[in-house]
Amino acid sequence: MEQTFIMIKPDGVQRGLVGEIIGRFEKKGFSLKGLKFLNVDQAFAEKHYADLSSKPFFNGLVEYIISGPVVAMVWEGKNVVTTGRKIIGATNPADSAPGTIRGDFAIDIGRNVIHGSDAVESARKEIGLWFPEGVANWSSSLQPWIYE
Ligand code: RTP
Repeated sequence: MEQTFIMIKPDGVQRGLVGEIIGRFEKKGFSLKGLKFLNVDQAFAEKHYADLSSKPFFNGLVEYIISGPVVAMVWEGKNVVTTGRKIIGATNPADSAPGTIRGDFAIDIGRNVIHGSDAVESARKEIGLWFPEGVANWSSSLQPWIYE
């Protein structure tokens, strides 16, 4: 089954959105496989966002991610990478549809509350970076009520 990496960024934590965000993924029917609450340092944040290192906003992005604790998660389910991005909404909250997390809870692109992997391959890399010890091994007994 497909997995994705989801991170509630420091602004999402500070604003008390952790329960709301986890609830949206749970209620959709996805399964939580990994969860940790932690601060990351500059080297780790730079590794996570290595693909963006040439962007003008890179330093500000790294400062933002290390400014407070984040919630790192692995969610599993059919098409969870693409559907997870739809639940999150467009990168710039000005373009995120109401009903998405960013559409409902964010205004500025540099304070957009949450990260989600953009492809199956980047999810695999990000899960390896954030959860080198692996994730929980379980499957929900509700699966027959979620999948045909
Ligand atoms: P994320 O990785 O956080 O899920 O975001 P994304 O794929 O939707 O967007 P990406 O282009 O990978 O950018 C990563 C994060 O960088 C910040 N950003 N700031 N100031 C700017 O123009 C700008 N552009 C991007 C956002 O926090 C974005 O989520």
